[in-house]
Amino acid sequence: MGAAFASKYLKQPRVTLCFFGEAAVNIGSFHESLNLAALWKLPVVFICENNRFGMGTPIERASSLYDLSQKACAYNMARTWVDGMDVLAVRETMQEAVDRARKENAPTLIEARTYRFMGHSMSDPSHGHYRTKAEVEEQRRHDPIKNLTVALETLGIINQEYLDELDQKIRDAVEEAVAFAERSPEPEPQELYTDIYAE
Ligand SMILES: Cc1ncc(C[n+]2csc(CCOP(=O)(O)OP(=O)(O)O)c2C)c(N)n1
Repeated sequence: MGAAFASKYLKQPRVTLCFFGEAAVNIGSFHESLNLAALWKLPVVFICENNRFGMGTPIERASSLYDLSQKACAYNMARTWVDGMDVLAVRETMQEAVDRARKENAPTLIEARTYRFMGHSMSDPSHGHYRTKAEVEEQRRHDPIKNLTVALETLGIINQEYLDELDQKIRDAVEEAVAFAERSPEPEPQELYTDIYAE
């Protein structure tokens, strides 16, 4: 909210994108943020990545409401939900929300319905505890990266050679980033305060 308020105050044409899991929508700061964003007409898009589990807890055990986009109604805010596994649908939905933020200074809540193929963290196996292997495998069929790749290949926009090159380029970029981090000096403790308080 601070970043969105700053861009409005400074009259910068920026939009703040705020990403969070579905487990965050039942805590107080979510509601306080939506209220202020709507009241102050801030250029912000809230994107709730609803992957159905907050760590190992299914949404049905944690929320009285399953259509999470409805949370926006309490704040008189534009809302929508989108198939988070469909890259082009997400792009279109985001474009509408960003336009609304830029043109009307009005916030939007988007619920992107998706799935988590891996566990929440390294200590959480991808299946076995709170969901079955069959469920995870079924969901993998909707992998948005794979499906977009296949669609682009079918349309003749990309081919395997391009994909291999892209893969290599990304691997190189990640390896260079790791090497850069490892050869860089430790930041000064004073850096903890940079951009945190006004100077
Ligand atoms: C402010 C705060 N409260 C509680 C936690 C403890 N916590 C860690 S992960 C988690 C659930 C996260 O669920 P979700 O955001 O849906 O993400 P996912 O499990 O899908 O990765 C909680 C409550 C935390 N990290 N920070």
